[in-house]
Amino acid sequence: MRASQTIDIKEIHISGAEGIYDKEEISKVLNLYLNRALNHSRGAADKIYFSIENIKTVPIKVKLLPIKSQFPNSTEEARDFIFKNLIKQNISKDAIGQAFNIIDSGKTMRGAAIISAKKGLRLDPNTERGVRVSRLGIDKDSLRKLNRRLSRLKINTNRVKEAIILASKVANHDDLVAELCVSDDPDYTTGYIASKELGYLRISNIKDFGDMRGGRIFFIKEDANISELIEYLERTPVLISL
Ligand code: WAQ
Ligand code: MG
Repeated sequence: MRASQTIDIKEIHISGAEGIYDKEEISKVLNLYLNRALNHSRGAADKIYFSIENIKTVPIKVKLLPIKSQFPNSTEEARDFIFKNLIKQNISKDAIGQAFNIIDSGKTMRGAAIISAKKGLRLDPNTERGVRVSRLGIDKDSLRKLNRRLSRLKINTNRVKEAIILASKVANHDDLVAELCVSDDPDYTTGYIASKELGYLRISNIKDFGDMRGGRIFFIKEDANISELIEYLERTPVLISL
């Protein structure tokens, strides 16, 4: 699903969602996504697209990242923490600076920006759209376990589940160094950094309440094959398991 609002002639991204489900679940999920699009803190959608496709290949199985949390008290502290931890993952200061420039620009995309981890070069082909990770889900048994795990942490929401599933698919690719995510919803101020080494590391106060800016950045190896990577992110079916 993707929902947008048109102001003058510019289409502004409101909300998006995707998943892998059994045929029997389609109408339930459509309803869920429709309600999300119609009642969104980013504003009223005036265009909503749905697309449904039968997945014919067997999804790859990928392990869920371990969940961790950090609670900085201010956005400055949060950014400090992010810089320190991403530098430890061999991402350059320039590349991290570039990532925050994209997020701070306020040009909200519906997908993620791809940046080379050393030189900080923007590598995704359509910089207005970014790369949208799709064809991802979780098997039923793992979902039950994840629900229990998140309930114990008092964070069992669709938003958290979808973010952990996405981060786990993304981190699984060998060309991915790390991900940085800041929600573009003005009422959600927890974000995360993620990688195989960092796990899914949630960070509070990643932005100020009321701020409409946000985005996702994928830091990748300099020698990555971009089209192969985008094919994996956008098209390869992945089911997460615990
Ligand atoms: N593929 C690539 N980029 C995406 C996707 C996707 N499927 N979905 C969203 N994005 C990008 C897009 O640029 C959005 O503007 C941005 O990410 C933020 O999306 O407490 O709510 O759905 O553990 O607003 C993370 C923390 C919340 C959850 C993330 O992101 C927690 C969130 P949002
Ligand atoms: Mg959003």
